[in-house]
Amino acid sequence: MTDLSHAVAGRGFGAPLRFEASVDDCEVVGKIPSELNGAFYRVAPEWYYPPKFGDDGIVNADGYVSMFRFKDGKVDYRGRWVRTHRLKMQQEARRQLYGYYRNPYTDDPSVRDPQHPSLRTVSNTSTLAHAGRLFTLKEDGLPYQIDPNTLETVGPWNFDGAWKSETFTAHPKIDPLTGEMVAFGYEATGLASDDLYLYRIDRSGRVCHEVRTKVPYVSIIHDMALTQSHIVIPFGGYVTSAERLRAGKIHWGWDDTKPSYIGVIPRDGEARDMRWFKGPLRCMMHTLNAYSEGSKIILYAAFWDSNFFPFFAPVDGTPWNAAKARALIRRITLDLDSSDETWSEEILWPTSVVDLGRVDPRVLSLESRYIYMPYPDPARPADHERMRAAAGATRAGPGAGTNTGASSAGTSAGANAGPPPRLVNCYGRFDVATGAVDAYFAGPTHSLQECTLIPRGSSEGEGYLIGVCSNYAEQRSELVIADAQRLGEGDIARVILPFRVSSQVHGSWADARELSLA
Ligand code: V55
Ligand code: FE
Repeated sequence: MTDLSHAVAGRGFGAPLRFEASVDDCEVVGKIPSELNGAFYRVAPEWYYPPKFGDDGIVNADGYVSMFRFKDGKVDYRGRWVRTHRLKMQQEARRQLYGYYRNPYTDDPSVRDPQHPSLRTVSNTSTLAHAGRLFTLKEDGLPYQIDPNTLETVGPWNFDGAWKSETFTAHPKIDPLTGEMVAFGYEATGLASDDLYLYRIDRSGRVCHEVRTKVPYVSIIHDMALTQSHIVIPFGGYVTSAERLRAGKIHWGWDDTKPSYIGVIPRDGEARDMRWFKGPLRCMMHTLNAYSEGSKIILYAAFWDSNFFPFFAPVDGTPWNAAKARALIRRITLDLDSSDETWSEEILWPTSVVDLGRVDPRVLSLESRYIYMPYPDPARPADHERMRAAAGATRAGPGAGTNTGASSAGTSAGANAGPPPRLVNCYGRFDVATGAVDAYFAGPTHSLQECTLIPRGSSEGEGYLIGVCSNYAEQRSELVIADAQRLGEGDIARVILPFRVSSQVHGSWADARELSLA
């Protein structure tokens, strides 16, 4: 039988990593700022057992949480599996039991349970610190609480029973002024359900407001945005149905004929206040920030022109179009006073970016100036020879070099193969006030994952920009730390891990006080 696992599990740099790890006092090049006392948490998909289906998506792999703990100028690394219900069932059976991404009908009969799809969550998408607790998140289930010191899994968390949706977004937003968290769950009452539940959770972690509403059609609602007065819910393009799932297909297909929607509701609103703006087809995955200005909402987001995920195939049978998997930083304006049902959109830079970016968390929901984004700059030097030599030494088989430009983003299938043809070699600070871009370059054999800003001082943009990169020549992973106001000067320190770590989806920084770190 043909081994198809490479198609999703990867070879070379993306080959599965079956171990947990603790490395104290990591090797460091440069100098770690001694003022940093806290932890950078990140989570990645990682197959504990190879996938059941070779054409499944990497987004269906088990959650693996890791941290870089900063203290007194030293860094300790730790990596652990998220011990979900699903991982425990597999470990007991000592084999893969679960089928396609978010399709329980494809599971082994011993665990098949379409009435309780949230039991299948792998919790592999993002990390969240709120009200003194740390969680890993995935949009198809509840948060899993994680011990912030040991990374041991505590278990699923439903906010003392007050969270009624079966699902919880991987991208809740925290108001920097009040500490309030706003979050939602879609497919809230079961597989392919059109229920959308929205919640406000106060700074102590208690649910204080609930709205139960419906979506125009059932689609991935991956992220949201928050202003001081409104909640913003963008989605579009992906489709599913009970029939599709019963037919044994992967949860999502892509439908070019569907419109995009951006839902807007006041933070203290009720279901009847939800207004859905309708616009041209986009693949609206991640937002950067939003704010209210009079009756207008300004939304910054690097949306994709079309379907980003190769494994969520078009429903019309056409092949996935790599050229359209292109993300550009956009400014979207929604006018609440107008009777218009659509929005206006402006592309701010022609630069093709990877949508795993950030703003300073202190300006979330407020007017903001700087956007931090990873992007590939083909004009920078790249040492293909050294990368090829290193890959050839470890690579076994057909996964090599078959990935596409978009795939280096870290969440797509190809991100798990050998060195990408186009390295995500830069972090940019994009200034929406002047248009200027200040760029950090990671090196000629390096590809960067998501960037995170560690705020310092008192003004927007003061602090450190950090992120993990893959060093394809040395076949290891490195954490880079740069002065966020001097990206062009390169990093001030690099943490060198003695092995590869899987490509993160999302991560976040927490100060030691926030999580009572030991
Ligand atoms: C995304 C990632 C997911 C997922 C759905 O980046 C959407 C988008 C890592 O898992 O399940
Ligand atoms: Fe995401």
